[in-house]
Parts: sequence; C-alpha cells; structure tokens
Amino acid sequence: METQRLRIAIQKSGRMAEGSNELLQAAGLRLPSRSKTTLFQRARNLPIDLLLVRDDDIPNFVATGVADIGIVGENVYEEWQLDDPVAPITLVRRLGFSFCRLSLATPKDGPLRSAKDLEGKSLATSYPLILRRFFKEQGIQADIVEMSGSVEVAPKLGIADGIFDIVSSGATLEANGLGPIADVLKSEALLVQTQKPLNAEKASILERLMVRIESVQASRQIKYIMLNAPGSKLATITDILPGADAPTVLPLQGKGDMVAIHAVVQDADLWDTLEKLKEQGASSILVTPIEKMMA
Ligand code: PRT
Ligand code: ZN
Repeated sequence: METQRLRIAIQKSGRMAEGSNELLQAAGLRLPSRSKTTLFQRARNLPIDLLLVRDDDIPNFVATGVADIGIVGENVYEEWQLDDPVAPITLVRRLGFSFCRLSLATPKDGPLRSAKDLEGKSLATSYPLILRRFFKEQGIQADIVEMSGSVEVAPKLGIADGIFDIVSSGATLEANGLGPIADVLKSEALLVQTQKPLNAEKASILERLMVRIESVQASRQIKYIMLNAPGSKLATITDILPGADAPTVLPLQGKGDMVAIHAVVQDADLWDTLEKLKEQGASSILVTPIEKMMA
C-alpha cells in the first residue's frame, strides 16, 4: 500500500502565506522551491504535502477532506462556521501570528461614536454573519451591506454609514477618514482540522507535527541569557530573571567572587530586566534566541 501523506492547506500568497510557511519550515519541513504557479508542494523529508490556495477556500477544503488540516485566519474561520457549513471544522491550535481585529468604524468627524449609535444605520462588510451575530447579541437593528472588497470606501461613496472590517495598524481607516468605534473579534492564524477521523497513519504524522509546532511556539516566547555577576547577588538576580527558577551558575577563574549565570527566561519586558540586572552589578550580559526546545 502507498504511504499516507498528511495534506495541509495554506494560503498561497497574501498576509498569512509567509507566517504559515515559516512555521512549517521551523517545524522541520524541507520544501522544494516554488514559483508563482506552484499549487502543490511535497515535503522532502516528511510524509506531508502542502496545498497552496486562496485563504477563503481553506475551510471548505478542510471540511470536505481535500486537505486534512489547514492554516486560516480566525475571521475567515468564524464566518465559515456561521454559514451553515457542509461539514464543520475543528480548531486545533492558535498559532500566534497574523494578528488583526474585526472592528466597527465610522467617519471620524461624524456623530456615530459607539455601537449603540448604529441603530437604524447601515454598515458595509465582507463579514455579514459575524456582524449579524454581534448586532443580535447587542440588540441593535441595523442594515448590513455585503461587499467583497474595498469596504473602507463605502461611507465616502454613500453606500453605508460605517464599515465592519479587518484592522491591523489602522492606517487604512485613517487614510479613508474613518476611526474604529468598537472591536468585535480578535483574530490570529488558526490550525484547523477536518472532523472526519484521520486514519492511524495520518493521525500519527499530525501528532509528530503538533509536537514540533508546540516546541517552535514555546521557543519563540523564551530567550537564553548569560551574564557575569557577584556571587553574593545570586539570589537577587535569580529573582529578577523572569521564569528562571534554576539557573546554571559557574565560577569565573581568577575573578574572585564573580560567577557566570546562564538561564532560560521569558521574553516579555526583557529590556526592563536587563536594566535591573545592571543595577545589581551584572556585566557581559548576552541574550540569544532559542531555536528549538523540547521538555
Ligand atoms: O488571495 P487571498 O484570498 O488568499 O487573500 P486575501 O486578499 O483575501 O487576504 P489577505 O492576504 O489580505 O489576508 C489574509 C488574512 O490575514 C486575513 O483573513 C486576516 O486573518 C489576516 N490579516 C492580518 C489581515 C490583516 N492583518 C490586514 N491588515 N487581513 C487583511 N488586512 C487588511 C485590512 O483590511 C486593511 O484593508 O489590510 C489592510 C491594511 O490594514 P491596516 O489596518 O494595517 O491599514
Ligand atoms: Zn481571500
């Protein structure tokens, strides 16, 4: 029998393509080079194939089993789940990239300043079902004008009073004289899976991939820190290092009381930590990324 290969649908090009590709490569997939017309990539070192498609097609491919798993934006996933899908798909894991939000926005100098002000107004969006759910939850009656793109021009053209769209930096809203009035959904890249049970071979490939993805994600949140410090300050310094409960401590030859301290630390606010370390007499501080980590 032919060996089973796990099929992953990812965005071919666009705002999720690079993050998806980077994650899979960090998880160890060696992929052949691709051109603009490549739709299918066969990993060289693992029984995994990639389908390179438009992001909007990913939920459908996963639901129907054309792909076993997929990487898709939470905005697309939510809208799909609300659209009475042929078969539902399951959220397996949040992937921590392609962050954005679905927000209500209105003309900056206009009278519509909160969601409640939208009663009886009209909103243009490519996400009509998520917006309808929000209005229902809030008890607001408003018209929804569905548009497939360029939603941000709708108020200027008199198509709608406001919009409901993806916002990242806010520059697109700004350029169109709009400002956000409420965030409705926070979105990031999600790993999704078909609800059809995978056969044993595919399930075991997926399990291996998940361990690797978890390890990549964990290592992205931590750093390896090395520094020299007076041995008398060891306890204080260990307290300052975020998440380092058992640092490695090495004597420094010919430097009296000085020791070298090595530890794995949480990445958040490392600059503040470095300042505090200096205050305690730490020197020669080095911080390096950790490429892989497995507990
Ligand atoms: O061709 P294909 O159909 O595959 O791609 P697409 O054009 O439909 O989607 P794409 O590549 O634009 O986005 C893919 C996914 O990336 C989205 O579904 C979101 O989950 C996520 N994402 C993250 C974003 C943004 N950030 C984003 N900024 N999707 C769209 N935008 C738009 C936003 O609507 C605005 O018009 O980018 C513009 C710039 O945003 P600002 O706020 O930074 O100005
Ligand atoms: Zn799309």
